[in-house]
Amino acid sequence: MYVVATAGHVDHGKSTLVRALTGMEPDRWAEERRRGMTIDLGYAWMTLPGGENLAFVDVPGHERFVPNMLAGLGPVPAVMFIVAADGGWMPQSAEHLAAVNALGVTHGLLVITRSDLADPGLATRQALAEIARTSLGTVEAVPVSAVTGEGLDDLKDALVRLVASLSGQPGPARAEPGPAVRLWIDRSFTIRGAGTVVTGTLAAGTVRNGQELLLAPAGRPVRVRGLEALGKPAEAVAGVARVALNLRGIPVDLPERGMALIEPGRWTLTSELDVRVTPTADNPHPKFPPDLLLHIGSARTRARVRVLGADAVGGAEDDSPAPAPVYARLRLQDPLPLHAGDRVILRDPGAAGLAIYGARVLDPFPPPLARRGAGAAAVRELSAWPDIPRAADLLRRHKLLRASQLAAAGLSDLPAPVAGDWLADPAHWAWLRAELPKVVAAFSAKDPLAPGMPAEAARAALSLPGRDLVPALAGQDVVLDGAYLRIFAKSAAEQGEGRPGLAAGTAKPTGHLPPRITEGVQAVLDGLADDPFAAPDTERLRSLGLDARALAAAARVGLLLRVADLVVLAPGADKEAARVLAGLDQPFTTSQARQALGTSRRVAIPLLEYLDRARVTERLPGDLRRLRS
Ligand SMILES: Nc1nc2c(ncn2[C@@H]2O[C@H](COP(=O)(O)OP(=O)(O)OP(=O)(O)O)[C@@H](O)[C@H]2O)c(=O)[nH]1
Ligand SMILES: [Mg+2]
Repeated sequence: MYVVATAGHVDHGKSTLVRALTGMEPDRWAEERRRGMTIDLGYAWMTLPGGENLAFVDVPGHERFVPNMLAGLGPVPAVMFIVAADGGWMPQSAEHLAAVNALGVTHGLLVITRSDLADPGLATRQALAEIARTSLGTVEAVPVSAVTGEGLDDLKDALVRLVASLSGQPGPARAEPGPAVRLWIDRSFTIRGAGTVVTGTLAAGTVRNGQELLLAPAGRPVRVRGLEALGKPAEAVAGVARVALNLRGIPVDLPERGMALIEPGRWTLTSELDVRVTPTADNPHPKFPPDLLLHIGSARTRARVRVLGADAVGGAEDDSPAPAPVYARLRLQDPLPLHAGDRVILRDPGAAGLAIYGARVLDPFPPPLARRGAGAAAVRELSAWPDIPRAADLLRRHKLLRASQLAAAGLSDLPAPVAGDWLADPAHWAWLRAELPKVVAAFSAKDPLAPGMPAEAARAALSLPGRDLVPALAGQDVVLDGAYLRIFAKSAAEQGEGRPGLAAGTAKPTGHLPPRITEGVQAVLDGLADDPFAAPDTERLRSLGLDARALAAAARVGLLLRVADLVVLAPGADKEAARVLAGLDQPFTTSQARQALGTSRRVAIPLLEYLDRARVTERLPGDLRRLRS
């Protein structure tokens, strides 16, 4: 199926032509038929000579109904532009063409209607010249009369060529995992016995019977319990298509034009975004009022506009030959489901002349503009982005994002995660890796007896958005031990000073203990030199100025072996104990072990328990142990 929207000035014969082509009545309302004027969107379809189905969305031409026109044109990829031979180029011809251009529609054709009433030559030349300056470029022109039928066959042939050119169109470069469904609702009604039905132009993706979708912006889940395309039931319909969906789980008065049915997790529902506005040749230096209307698909909402870096742009700009893009932060009255790269229309209904601008959504979740000069910095950043931003662009700006956030912004070219589903800008990640050891070292210098820097403190110091990023950053220079980060020295030699208990070339945690601690520890070690299991008692430790915290710090850097809070031995005492215990008959009792080690129960019991934990000894029933082989 193909979908084409009409466009053109009021009374130029759009609906009459659609009626003549399809045999269907696009003006659905009695009021429309009474007044001979289209008010709301009309829908009709035909089968082309080649067998293809072509659906029309017929729009109103009257200037009062421009919002309806935009809702019809918004999601449609091609346009049948209509100008009456006896009317010529008119204000809404220009306004509709500006909308077509702002939407970036590239496929279309020109139909000169009412050709039985006037020579189509002049209107054709005028219209082709106007159209040539827009995204449509060069189009075919077909003169017709819906009254005499003259030219209708030529028009059908031209439509066949138009849809052929549409099918050759490369889709958006977002193959994986297939385009996401976003159906902009343009009608909602009830059918007796069926419940709520909504219709819309499906621009991309596939809607299936039974599929669960979310109604945006409410975020309410709904299930498709039946779908139709061109009046026929279908199991699945792929865009571009006109579809009608019967919905389960939703009151009839809830869906409205401008809401959308979206695939969960694949759209960013946002009310703040950064856009690039491309001025037109007619209006190269637009002055934006603080409030504009934003249109996308069938939706329309108020947008507060903050032109970014406005203060940085001088008046010299006015002489520049090519219209320069304008970057703006928009705050929407109602949130919309958006992707980076989406096209939107910005419109100033109060402007004296034509004020319709095409814009691209660059960042659907922009960072706050807190600092002075943040706007100018944002312009510098965004001006390097392509119209369809890549994951790398968003990452450069945001530094760290979850894969799910980027997927919801419509991006699929994601780099490998750095941790969990976190993705990082490579330069920022390298900076973090270099920064973490500095942060941890600074923390340890301030509090040498601390068991290390709490991971949460490091997360905060580096402004990391997730705690699970800390372990991913730790590595060669910094080790994460439980909830603490510690500097990990490469070797004692690289430390530049010899330390007891550190063998050169082996990696050991280290730190810089205050001299009073190292002195106390040295006294303990001196005492243990003659009698390796005669651990100093609490009294002695206190006199040396060593409390549990100091002993823990000394043990962490390998100066002591700590078998209980206040029971310390020299490093290597565990191996010496194992050697002594190996000389006993196996298994042995605690008392036998204590005697062999020549120490007290105060030391022997925690030492044996330490050896149990280290799996040097094995605990047996009845206060017995044996050495593990
Ligand atoms: N003679 C002649 N009259 C035509 C032709 N096409 C349309 N008309 C007449 O022009 C008038 C307007 O036609 P519509 O089809 O309602 O025009 P429209 O563009 O749909 O108007 P809006 O939807 O209100 O913008 C009607 O009276 C039609 O009968 C034509 O080819 N020849
Ligand atoms: Mg009409």
